[in-house]
Amino acid sequence: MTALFISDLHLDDSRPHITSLFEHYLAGDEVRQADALYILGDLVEAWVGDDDDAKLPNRIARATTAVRDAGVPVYFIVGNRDFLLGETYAKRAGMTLIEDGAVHDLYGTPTLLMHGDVLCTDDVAYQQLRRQLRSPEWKAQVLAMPLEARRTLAAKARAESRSYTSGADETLMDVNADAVAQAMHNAGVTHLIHGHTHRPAIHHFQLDGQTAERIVLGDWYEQGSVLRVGPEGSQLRTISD
Ligand code: LP5
Repeated sequence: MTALFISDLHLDDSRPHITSLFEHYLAGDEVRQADALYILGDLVEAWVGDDDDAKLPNRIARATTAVRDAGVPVYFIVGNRDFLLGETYAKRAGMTLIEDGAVHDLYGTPTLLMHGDVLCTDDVAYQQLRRQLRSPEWKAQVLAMPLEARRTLAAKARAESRSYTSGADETLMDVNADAVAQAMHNAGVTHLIHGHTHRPAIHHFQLDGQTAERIVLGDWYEQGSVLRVGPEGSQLRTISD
């Protein structure tokens, strides 16, 4: 009995070995024998819309659909790179979209599931940008643009973000402890799993007089990062081909 968690794969044509590692992992016994596979955002480097006719979205959909067809549900929370991924693609890829902040029961433990960007409240510039990009009006306006224009815009946004993050204070880009405590308190949980910060770790701390746990998933830039959760506990590890 195992639920598997991955995030921050940032799949992109510039890192073909990571796409192959993803496909290989999803085709393997660990995934095919799991109770569920959760993808907590940033599956791709930049998602420009469900109508993207590039090869990568098709490869991903083939891999995830095969998991679903093997009887393993695939749950997906959008991240800051793929917040434009919608129901059309999710259906095609055999994935079930769930809310950022959903609580799922994992072997008797209610667990809060997030991408994690919303917890980085010290990063005021990012939170302002996030509010703008997640508004239904902005999304509708952008999705009405021609595909090629969206690709150009995404590339510009990536370049600007790279420039911003390379100069930003490291602590600014981590989660804020009060925001974590508030989110967990509001959800009524003592367990949280998220990605986004690329700082894989299992943190234990006190919350409302109880021991709480926050698990941070790792990114897939150089190798894979996988969290296994079962009735006996959690194991966070890296994988490679
Ligand atoms: O992503 P990462 O790790 O580099 O940094 C994030 C925050 N940045 C972002 C911006 C995204 O990277 C932009 C790419 C989105 C691609 C998909 C959208 C496609 C839509 C376009 C199709 C039409 O999320 C960064 C945080 C960091 O995490 C850590 O938490 O610090 O925040 C910033 O970079 C804040 C800056 O103020 C952002 C300034 C540049 C963004 C300009 C966006 C203009 C809008 C264009 C459309 C996306």
